[in-house]
Amino acid sequence: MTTIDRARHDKLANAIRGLAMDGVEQAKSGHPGLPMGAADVATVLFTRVMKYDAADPRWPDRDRFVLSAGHGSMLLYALLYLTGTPGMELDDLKKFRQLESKTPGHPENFMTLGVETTTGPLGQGLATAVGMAMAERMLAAEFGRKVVDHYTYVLASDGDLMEGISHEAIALAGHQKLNKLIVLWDDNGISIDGPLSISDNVDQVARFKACGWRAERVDGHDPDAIEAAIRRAQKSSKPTMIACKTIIGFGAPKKQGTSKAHGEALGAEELAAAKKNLGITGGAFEVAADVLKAWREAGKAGANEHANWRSRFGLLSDRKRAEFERRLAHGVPARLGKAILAHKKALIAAPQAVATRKASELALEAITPVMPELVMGSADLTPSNNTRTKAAEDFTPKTPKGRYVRYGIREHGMAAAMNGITLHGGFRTGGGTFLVFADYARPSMRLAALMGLPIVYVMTHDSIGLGEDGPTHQPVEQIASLRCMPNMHVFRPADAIETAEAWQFALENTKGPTVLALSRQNLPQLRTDATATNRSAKGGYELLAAEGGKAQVTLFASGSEVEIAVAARKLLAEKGVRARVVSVPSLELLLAQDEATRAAIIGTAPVKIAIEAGVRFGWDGVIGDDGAFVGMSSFGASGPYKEVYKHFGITPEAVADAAMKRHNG
Ligand SMILES: Cc1ncc(C[n+]2csc(CCOP(=O)(O)OP(=O)(O)O)c2C)c(N)n1
Repeated sequence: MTTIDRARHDKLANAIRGLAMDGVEQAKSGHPGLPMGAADVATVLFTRVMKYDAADPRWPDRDRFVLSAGHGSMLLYALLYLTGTPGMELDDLKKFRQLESKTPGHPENFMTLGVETTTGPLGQGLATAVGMAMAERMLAAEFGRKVVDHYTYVLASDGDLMEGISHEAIALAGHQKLNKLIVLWDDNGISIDGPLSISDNVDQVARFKACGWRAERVDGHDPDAIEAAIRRAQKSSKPTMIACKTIIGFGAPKKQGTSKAHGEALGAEELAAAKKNLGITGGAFEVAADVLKAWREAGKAGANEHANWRSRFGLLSDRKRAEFERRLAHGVPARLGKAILAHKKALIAAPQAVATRKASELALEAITPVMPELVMGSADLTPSNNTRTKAAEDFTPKTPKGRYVRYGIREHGMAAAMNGITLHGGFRTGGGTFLVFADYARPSMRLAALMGLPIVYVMTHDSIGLGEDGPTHQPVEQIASLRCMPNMHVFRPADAIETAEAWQFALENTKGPTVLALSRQNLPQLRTDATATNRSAKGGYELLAAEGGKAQVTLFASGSEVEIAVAARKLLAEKGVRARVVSVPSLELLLAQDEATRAAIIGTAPVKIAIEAGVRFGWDGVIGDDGAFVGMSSFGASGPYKEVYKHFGITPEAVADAAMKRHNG
C-alpha cells in the first residue's frame, strides 16, 4: 500500500472513530471502544471487500454483514451513514440511544434499514450468521449462482466467542463447510471486568480449526493484512475465522487498551485528545467533505454489480422470478389453505388416534408439497419430533438442495440458525426438540419474537405425559413461560385436526414465531368437523356443548387434557350436571381476542375448571382466581404415564370431583 492509500484508509477509519465517540458522548451512554478498535477492519470490509449497494440495502444478493457484538452499534450506524444508506442521516446519529430513534442502543433490524439482524445478547449474531450462510447455499442450489452468490461477514467480540452458543454455531458451520461464512474476531483482549486473561485462556484459532474452520491471525490495524486474509478466506473450502489483533478504544490516549474504553463516554477531555491524536478536525459529528465523499463513493461502488445482477435476474423465467420474489418476501403459498383443508377432510374420513407429534408429521406430509421453501430440522431428536417427512433429503455440503437439517444436539445453535435462515430470505423454517429444552433455545427464540420472524418450533414430549423419562424431561413451567413472551404464540393441540390447524396458523402468521407443544402419547381424534375455518385460530372454541340445558360447568383444557375434560363431562352428566368443554389450543391467543369474542367462548357457566398438565400461571384469565385448576404445581415424576397422571391427580374423576364440589358448594 502506498502512503497515500494508507493515509486515505486512516481518514476513512477515523471518521468511524470520530462519529462513534461523538454519538456516545452525546448520549452519555454507549460503547466507544469497539467501534474505535474495529474501525480498520470495518473500513476494509466496506471500502474494499463487501458487495453491497448502499442505496438498496435489501438487494437480495448483497453480502451480509452481522455486527455480532451489538454493543458496538455506533460502528454500524456510522457505516450506514457514511456509505449513504437511505434514512440514516447525521441527525439520526445525534439521537443515538434515544426513544424511537433509528439508532437504538443495540442494532434492531426492525428499526433501522441496513441492519441485517438484531444483536446485543452476545453470541447470537455469530450463530444467526451461520443460518444466513446455510440459506445462501440452499437458495443458490435452487436458483443458481448467477442470482445467489454472496458472503456472510461477521464482526465478533471476545464475548461472542466466550458464550456457549458460539461453540454450537461454529461446530455446525464447520460441519456444514460453510465456506462463504467469514468471521472477523475483534481480538482486543479486553472485556468489561478487565483484561480477558482474568477469565479466559482459550486459543480461539485452535478452537475454530478443531471445529473444521480455517483460522489465522492478523494485525487488526493493518488494512492490507486484513484484506489479504479476507481474500484468502474467500477462496477457502471451509468457513474462516480471522483473529484481528486490535486495541480497544484505539486513539484515546489514556483509555485505549483498557476496559475503561469499553462501555462509557470518553469524557470531553479524553475525546478531544483522541481526536487530536487521530487527526480528526472539526466539531462534533463533523466529517470532512473529502472523507465523506470517499465514503459515499465506496457506498456506490457496488451499484454496477447490483445493476448487472438485475439484468441476470431479468433473464430468469417469469415463473422463477415470481417464485424468487414470493419466497424472499415470505409470501404464503396460495395453495396452503386448500392443502390443509384436504388434510383435515382426510382425517375426518379416516380418524387418527395418534400422538400430536405424529399428527404434526402427517400435517407436514400435506404441507411440504405446496411449500417447497419449508426447511425442517431437529436437534438430534428426529425420530421423536417427527419433523422429517418421507421425501425429505438432508442438507449437507454435497446435497445443498436438501431441506432437512441435522442440527446435532445444539438447541440454541439451531434456534439461532433458524433466525438466520429466516432473515436471509427465501425460506420458512421449523426445528424440533423436547419442549423442556426450549430453555436451551430460549435466547434465540426471544430474538425471533422480537424481530417478528415466522419460525415454527416443534416441541414434543410436552408434559408429564412423556412418562418414564421423568421430571428432568417433563415440562411443567415451560408452556406458561413461553406464553409470557411477547409476540410468541404457543399452541398445544388436542388432536390431529387441531394440530393441522396449529400448523396452518403458524405458517399463515408471517409476523412472529410459533411453538407447537405436542404430545408423546397417543390421543383420540376429538374433532368431527372439517371446514375451511381454522377453529383453533381464536385460541379456544366450544368443542362440546352442554346437553339438556344451560351449562352449569365449563371445562377448559389444552392438548392431551382435552380428552380428560371430555371424559369428565360424561361423569358429570351421569351425576346430572351439565358441562360443556372448551378446547384451548392457545391460551394467550384466546386471551388476546376482543372482549365479546372472548366472553362468548368462555361463557357464563357458574363453575369454571381448567385442566392442563402444567402450572396454573395464566389460566386465571379464563377461570378467574376463584376457578378450579387441575394441573401441576410441582415437578413431575418418572413412571408409566398413566400412573404419573393418576399420581398427580390429573384424571377425569378428579376433574368431576372438583366440579361437583363447586357446583354443590
Ligand atoms: C449474553 C450477554 N451477556 C452479557 C452481556 C453484557 N455485555 C455487553 S458487552 C460485554 C463484554 C464485553 O467484552 P467484549 O465482548 O470483548 O467487547 P469489547 O470489550 O471488546 O467491546 C458484556 C458482558 C451481553 N450483551 N450479552
